[in-house]
Amino acid sequence: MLDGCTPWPAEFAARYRAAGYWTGETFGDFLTDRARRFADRVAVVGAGQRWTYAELDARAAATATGLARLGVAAGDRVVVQLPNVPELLEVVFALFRLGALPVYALPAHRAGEVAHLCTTTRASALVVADRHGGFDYRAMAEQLRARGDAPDLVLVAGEAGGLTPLAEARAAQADPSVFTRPDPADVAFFQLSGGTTGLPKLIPRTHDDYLYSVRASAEVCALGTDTVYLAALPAVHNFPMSSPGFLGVLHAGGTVVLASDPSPKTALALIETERVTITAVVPPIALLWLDAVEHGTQHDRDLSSLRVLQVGGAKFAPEAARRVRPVLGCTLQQVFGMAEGLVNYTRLDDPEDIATTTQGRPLSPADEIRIVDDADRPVPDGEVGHLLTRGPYTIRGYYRADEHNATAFTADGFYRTGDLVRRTPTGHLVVEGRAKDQINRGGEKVSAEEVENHILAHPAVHDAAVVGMSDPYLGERVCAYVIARTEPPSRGELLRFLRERGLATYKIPDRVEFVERFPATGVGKVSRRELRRELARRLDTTR
Ligand code: J2J
Repeated sequence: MLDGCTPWPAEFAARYRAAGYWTGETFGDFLTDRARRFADRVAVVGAGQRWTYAELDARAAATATGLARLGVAAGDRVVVQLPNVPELLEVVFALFRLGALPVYALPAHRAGEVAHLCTTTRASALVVADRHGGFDYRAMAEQLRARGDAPDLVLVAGEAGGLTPLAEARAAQADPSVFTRPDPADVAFFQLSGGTTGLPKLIPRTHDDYLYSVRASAEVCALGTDTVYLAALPAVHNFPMSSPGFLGVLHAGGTVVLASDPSPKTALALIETERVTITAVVPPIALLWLDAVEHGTQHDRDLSSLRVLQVGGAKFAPEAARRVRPVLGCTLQQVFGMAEGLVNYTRLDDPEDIATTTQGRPLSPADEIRIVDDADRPVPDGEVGHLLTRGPYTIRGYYRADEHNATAFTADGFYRTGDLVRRTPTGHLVVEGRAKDQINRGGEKVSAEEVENHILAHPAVHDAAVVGMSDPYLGERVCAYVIARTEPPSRGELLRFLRERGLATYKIPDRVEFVERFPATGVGKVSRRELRRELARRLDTTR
């Protein structure tokens, strides 16, 4: 396995293979095979384009050839930061053909995160869009390149400016001699963790483990060649990528429709016109859709093709969950997953009360679940505890993170999810809270420590504590408590400072409070976690 990654112990790997979970299939094999079987079916629709499986395959092959000529080789890491455009699929499958490893950045990531990804993985290329959502990725890429924080090779989907257009990298003729078939047990790509630490951690996923979760997810969601999936969330996120996401849909021979944004106007129009059968959203988007259909601008949309609405990424309140069937006329599927692995689903035939009040049960019979107290002792059945997990598609370690891995995983390889859950008698999990220093802003994960570090870099700041502030729409927003050295900077000045440091848009605090001191915690040594809890409590009572 790639240096810096933690392999599964041999006996586990053997067990997963013997059980048929790990099949030895690679991402490259998978598209080749589907292109043969479903050549003329539509694979992807988006940004005014409509490609069949044969076209997607041909484009991936031509781009792989072009990338090889530009110097991208097997084993190279390539940071891919693309919005929901068909070129995203073309590029990632081109990289898989070469045996190169995509490193996924969200469109909301900015120079700070992209630099971290490029330098940590020693990326040999960066692929960005021209503009999206009012942001110019070319300018960011040029700035990073000038600082030595991005590779020389920057490819742009769209208007390239002074950079290399992706279209130019596409060779006129594919040359299969440059393709490489990687070891299916090795790392296929990297996802970025939501994180709880100062710097975001990289999640290495193998062909074997990820394709198992994709296949099993496609099965749980009853996907087939008649499936039309709307990718409304940014497709590079683990949920719309693999649960079952666009990969599950392509695996099943269905059609992926890419939405440029998840607004009711854009997404519900696509559901109507493309006859979408399944889609996935985070709770705030589900609320927007429900309101738009029930009371608002989208009430006359024909959504009769929609069979399943998946909701996940953050807790979906039962009151909202109960509205899905009557308002949208489809089945709700709750999805509680994580880029590190474990994914739980309510099943499509679960009774309505289970689908609306639980976050599902594990995807695989081989997912091992432990629910434990602070001392790692199992809690009595039905009680709330920390969720630990191990299994055929849950990583055993973050990339190049020995120190962090020592606490993020147990000695016997269970991943500490940081989630507080209880298990119902039916085996379903209910997410009751969280023990990790992370803010879940409507499904977007913010590490308190990471944002604090950025605030602490401001010369006028003495100390900072970042906490979640409860919010009826997003679940939580980001609030920063700041102690200034002398004269506090203005709120606007501090936020500008954070934006200039290249922090992702969703990590920029929604509220800044300047305080004289932090509340005393009653213990001699100040625990930042205690402090955050105390501040969160105060915030709740003062709102
Ligand atoms: C409560 N909290 C949830 C849910 C995730 C499918 C779906 C989601 C993700 C994802 C994913 C939750 N209710 N239904 O990767 O494949 C919180 C938990 C979890 C963290 C993981 C997938 N669904 N969460 O959200 O890596 O705290 O993955 O540990 O972004 O989101 O975040 P992330």
